[in-house]
Amino acid sequence: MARNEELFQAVCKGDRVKVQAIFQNAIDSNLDVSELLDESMIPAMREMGDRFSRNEIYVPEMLIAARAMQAGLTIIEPVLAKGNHKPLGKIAVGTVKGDLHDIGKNLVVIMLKGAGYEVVDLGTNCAVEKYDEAVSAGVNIIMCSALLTTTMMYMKEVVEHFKNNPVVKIVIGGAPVTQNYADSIGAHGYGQDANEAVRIVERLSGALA
Ligand code: B12
Repeated sequence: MARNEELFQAVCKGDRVKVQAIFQNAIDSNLDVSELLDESMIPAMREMGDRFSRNEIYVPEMLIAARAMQAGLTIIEPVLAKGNHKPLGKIAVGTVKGDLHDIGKNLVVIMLKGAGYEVVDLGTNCAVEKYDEAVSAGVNIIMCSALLTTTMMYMKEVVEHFKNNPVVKIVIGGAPVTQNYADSIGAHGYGQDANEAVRIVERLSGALA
C-alpha cells in the first residue's frame, strides 16, 4: 500500500478527528490498518521529528501530532490486538527514567497483547524500582523503551540491576537504540519495531520455559 496522504497530513497537522475517521473508515471497509500505521502514521511522526530537528516546528506541534497518533491507536488497538489470548508469559513494558515518549512503547504493548501475552504497562519515566516491583509480581521479561540518546543510557542501569537474576530477561528498543548498544550493555534482546518485540519474546519465552 502506498502512503495515504490524507492520513499522513492529518497526523502532521494534529487533526485527531480526521485520523480517527480515516481509521474507522478503514476498519469498516476491512482494510489492513497495520499497513496504514506502518506506511502513513509512523512516517508522519518521523517527518515531525525531522521538522523539529530543522527548527521548523517546536514541542507543541510535536505534541499535537503525538495526540493525533494516540487517538488513532485507540481506534485500531482492538483490531491489532485481536488474536489468541492464551496467556503465554508475563511481560512488563516501560519507558525508562527521564523519558516521557510513550507512543512506541504503547505499540509494543498492543502487539504483545495481540500475540497472547499478559502485559503490564509500566508507563513512562520508569526507574529500576518500578521494574523491580513488576518482577516481584511475577514478570520475567522486561522491555525498556527510550527515545532520547540521553535516557537510553539508563538501560545499562536496568541491565546491571538484574544481571544476577537468571530468570529475568531484558529487551530494549526505541529509535536511538541499536543492536550494538544492546550487545554493549549485555541486554538479552533488541528489537527495531513492535513486530520484532513479539518475535524476541517468542524466542526468550522458549528459553525460559
Ligand atoms: C512525539 C514526540 C515527542 C512528544 C512525545 C509524546 C508522547 N506521548 O510520546 C513530546 C512533544 C512530548 C516530545 C518531547 C520531547 N522530545 Co520528542 N519526539 C517525538 C517524535 C516526533 C516522535 C516519537 C514517536 O512517537 N514516534 C513514533 C513511534 C511509533 O516510534 P518509536 O517511538 O520509535 O517506536 C517504534 C520503535 O522504536 C520500536 N520501539 C519503541 N520502544 C521499544 C521498546 C522495545 C523493547 C522494542 C523491542 C521496540 C521498541 O517500536 C515502535 C513501533 O514500531 C520524535 C521524532 C522521531 N523521529 O522519533 C521526537 C524526538 C524523539 N524528541 C526529541 C526531543 C529532543 C524531545 C524533547 C527533549 C524536546 C524538548 N526540548 O523538550 C522532549 C523530551 C521530553 C522527555 N523528557 O521525554 C528528539 C530526541 C533527540 C535525541 N537524539 O535524543 C527527537 C528524535 C526529535 C528530533 N529529531 O530532535 N517528543
